Amino acid sequence: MPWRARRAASEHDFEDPGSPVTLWRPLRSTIFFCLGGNPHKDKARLVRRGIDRPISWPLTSDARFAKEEPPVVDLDVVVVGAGFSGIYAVHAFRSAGLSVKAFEAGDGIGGTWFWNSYPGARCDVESKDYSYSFSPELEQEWSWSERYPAQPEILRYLNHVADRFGLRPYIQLNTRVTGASWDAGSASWTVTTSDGGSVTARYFVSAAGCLSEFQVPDLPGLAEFDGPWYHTSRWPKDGVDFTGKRVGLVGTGSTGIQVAPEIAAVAEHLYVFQRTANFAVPNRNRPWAEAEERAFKSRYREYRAEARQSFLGVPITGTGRPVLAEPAQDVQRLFAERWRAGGGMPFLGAYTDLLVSQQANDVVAEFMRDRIRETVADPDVAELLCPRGYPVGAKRLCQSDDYYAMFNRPNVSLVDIRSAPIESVYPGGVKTTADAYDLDALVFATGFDALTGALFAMDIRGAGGVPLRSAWASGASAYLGVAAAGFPNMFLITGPGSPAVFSNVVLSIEQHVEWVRDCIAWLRAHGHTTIEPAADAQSAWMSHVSEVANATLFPRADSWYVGANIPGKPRVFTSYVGGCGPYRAKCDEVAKAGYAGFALGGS
Ligand code: N01
Repeated sequence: MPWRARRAASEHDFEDPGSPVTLWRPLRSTIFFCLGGNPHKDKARLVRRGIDRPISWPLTSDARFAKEEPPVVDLDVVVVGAGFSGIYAVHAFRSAGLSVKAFEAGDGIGGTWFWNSYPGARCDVESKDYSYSFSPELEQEWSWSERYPAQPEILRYLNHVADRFGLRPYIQLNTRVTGASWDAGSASWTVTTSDGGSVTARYFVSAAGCLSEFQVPDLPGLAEFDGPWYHTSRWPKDGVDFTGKRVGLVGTGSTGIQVAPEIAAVAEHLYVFQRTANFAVPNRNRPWAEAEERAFKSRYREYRAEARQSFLGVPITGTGRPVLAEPAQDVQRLFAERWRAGGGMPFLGAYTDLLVSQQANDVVAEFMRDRIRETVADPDVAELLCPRGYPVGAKRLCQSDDYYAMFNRPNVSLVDIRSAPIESVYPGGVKTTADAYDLDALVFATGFDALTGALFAMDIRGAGGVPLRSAWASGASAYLGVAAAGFPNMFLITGPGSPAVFSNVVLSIEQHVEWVRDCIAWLRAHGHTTIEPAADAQSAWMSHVSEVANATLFPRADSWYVGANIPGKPRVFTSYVGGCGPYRAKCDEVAKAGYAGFALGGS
């Protein structure tokens, strides 16, 4: 096995009148970017488990429990993870009067932004967008220092949010959720944790993240390497000093492209081992001026309202026209303008057809390759850095102000491991089929077992003890990306089948958490104790997800979007690329119809 896990639309209508869900028409033209008692009796047990308030769930409303003493559940909700999703889930559920506890594996909150502390880590969504919108006060009082926020600032922000809303008592750090199993008798989940504990809850909510299970290639000899090696997603908190060192970097995705210039600035020599060249647009990062911030904040509410209805969770303005119908000089002028302004979303959102037509995509790809050629001095290196063989945007579009120019430094070498793959690691370096490179340290920016990795890392067992891993053996499947058939009372924040990874994920997280919170409140108000997607509703949704995706170029690259980076993983594109606004409308419609497509129990 070449890998090991460390730690571990078509243009046609999609309408199925026989289905409990009626989905709407995903037109190619609309894809402009495609982008739980008895609290007194069990008080001692609750206190022992650190849960300080009795649960309030009206279990007695369930006829199955009417004859006997009602079963006790410790909590209303267990949340897995304390990143952007988990932090907001704790706040939202608590504010709705639910008892909640989150377990977080790290020794700090922040999720992705706790773990990925490698030098150069920065968000590629602007700070004004990549922040919570639920609190106008928070929005006004927090000041971002830069257009694109760096990892330390995002982590400070998340810690501020946890303190401001008093969330820390409800988050247990240093505790990994190891398993969760559904018990139909008590209509509850038993959740086990790495500290040997267990807790029961009416609802199990995974906020474990889409990109948390990191992957290191299983290179022969790596264990015998004399120097240190690192994965960018588990960067030492005290930092790493590469001064005067010969460093090898494997991986040239969003992460590799960010970390490389930082290492090159101090290392004696940096060898970038590139298997696939990637497209990167400039950030044009800059400080956020006070006057600009003040002006923007005066219309923050209107801006957020627009963002929620937008395709990507970020309002962007395109021409509304296909590139192929435009005069070539106008196209070059607009691309040049957007290249100068920086940012990936406005760039690929410039025309309606860039992500649905290969011919149109070729236009933008060639524009980008020309920018590489004019930046990189050595034409051979420039050609090697020019991505080919997949559409721009089908792998996550990277952003960097200095990656390509870095290759003009005398202490940086690009090593093509597509034509001459890495064969092995020896104590003093890395050997490819063509050459050997003596190294003092190795850095892996080799990505994640995305979307399902963090879920499969827990032993989740639903109705009848069926493992999630088995239920999803041929690919992840979730109704609206938020719940899975066979797994009652389990909710996924930014799960497969949702737009999460194709959106400003913070707004997607808020939408999911609020939908789940409102669903639980509705279930309580209507005396239901269980909810689970109907299998046909789920499969109709996932067919819709595929149909929309297949009308775009997104599935056409070997990327983590389709699971191609994990050997043996079913190749399925499970993200919803029909847009955040339409997705939100669909979720609201399902809720308004009394949770159409879900089977409800306990009334
Ligand atoms: O991971 P990736 P990432 N031998 O999977 C290479 C988000 N993010 O951590 O393309 C040699 O994209 C692999 O090569 P190939 C963002 O959503 C956001 O960079 O498979 N090479 C590729 O070059 C992003 O998409 C931000 O041929 C191997 C690289 O490793 C997601 O996280 C910043 C290899 C992996 O690229 C993941 O990005 C960072 C092997 N055996 C991340 N195995 C921002 O907000 C893999 N590779 C800016």
